[in-house]
Amino acid sequence: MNLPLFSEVGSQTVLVVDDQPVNLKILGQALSKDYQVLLASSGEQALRMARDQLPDLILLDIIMKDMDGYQACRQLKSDPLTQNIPIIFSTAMDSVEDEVRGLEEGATDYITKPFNVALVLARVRNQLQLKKKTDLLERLVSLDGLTEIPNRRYFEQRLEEEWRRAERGEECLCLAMADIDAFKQFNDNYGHGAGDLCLQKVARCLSSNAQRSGDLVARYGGEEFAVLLPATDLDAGRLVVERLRQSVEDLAIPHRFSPVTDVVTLSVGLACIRVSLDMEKERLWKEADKQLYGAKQAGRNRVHT
Ligand code: GH3
Ligand code: MG
Ligand code: MG
Ligand code: MG
Repeated sequence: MNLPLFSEVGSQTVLVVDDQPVNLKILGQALSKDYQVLLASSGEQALRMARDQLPDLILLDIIMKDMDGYQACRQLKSDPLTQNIPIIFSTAMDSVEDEVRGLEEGATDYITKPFNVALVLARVRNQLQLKKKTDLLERLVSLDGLTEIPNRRYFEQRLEEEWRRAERGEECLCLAMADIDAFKQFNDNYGHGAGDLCLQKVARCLSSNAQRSGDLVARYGGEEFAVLLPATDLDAGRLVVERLRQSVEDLAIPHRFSPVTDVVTLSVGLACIRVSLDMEKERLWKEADKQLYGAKQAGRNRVHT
């Protein structure tokens, strides 16, 4: 999954949108000293670039042919992928009413043309500093502190979104619960520190093996991981989840005290539902839990569906 909030912290990116080439040139040159700059000459192009590149800030012209800045702003704000990107309107519409409207449309700031480059740079810098802080907070509330993969809070938020999407398209959704086998014995015999390390390794292994964009692995609690596979049917889901289980076994983390085998293993319960209107999300959780219980009962280190 494309996780904007978990992307590497690097230099920030500003998307400049203006239908006048001369404005793009001036702003592009001024901003490129400190930031990565993307240029778009229409509202449509801006929307495409914003979705593909997820810039940290958008400088948006208002008066443009076809799609004006207000329309572009509204679309950006209604798309979960782009709604948190701050927007600064940069426009020749300089009345107080215009400015009020711009801010009401959801822009965080408003710059009037002809612009003063130093002032533009100062406002951009302020917004980007704020964006950095917001991103950091977003990371902190969404990632698990020990394993640095998404936490339960983030998982449930994403499941909610994917559930609604699946509802609209009557699509299949897979949810798997994976639980480390005999982890109490692991802790009791190797120590809690080794247990923590083991959780980190398993988490890294699971996330790097759920490769399709849209797939999500989270630490759901203790030694339990949740896996979400959007637009995936049961057969495909089984393949993915079996690969995850095998990849953890292949890590070959020694566990001499496991009743299953001599390495750390996972039991996995997989549920798959074709989502339709009025269906309860709880059904998916219940089924995954039930299957996990079945996998444990049947001897562990296996996937049950
Ligand atoms: P089963 O095969 O039935 O799943 O048995 P189990 O021992 O894995 O399950 P149980 O629920 O009895 O024990 C889970 C253990 O996971 C107990 C708890 O101390 C440990 N645990 C939970 N969170 C953490 C953590 O953050 N770090 C460490 N080191 N251990 C943890
Ligand atoms: Mg214009
Ligand atoms: Mg457990
Ligand atoms: Mg367990």
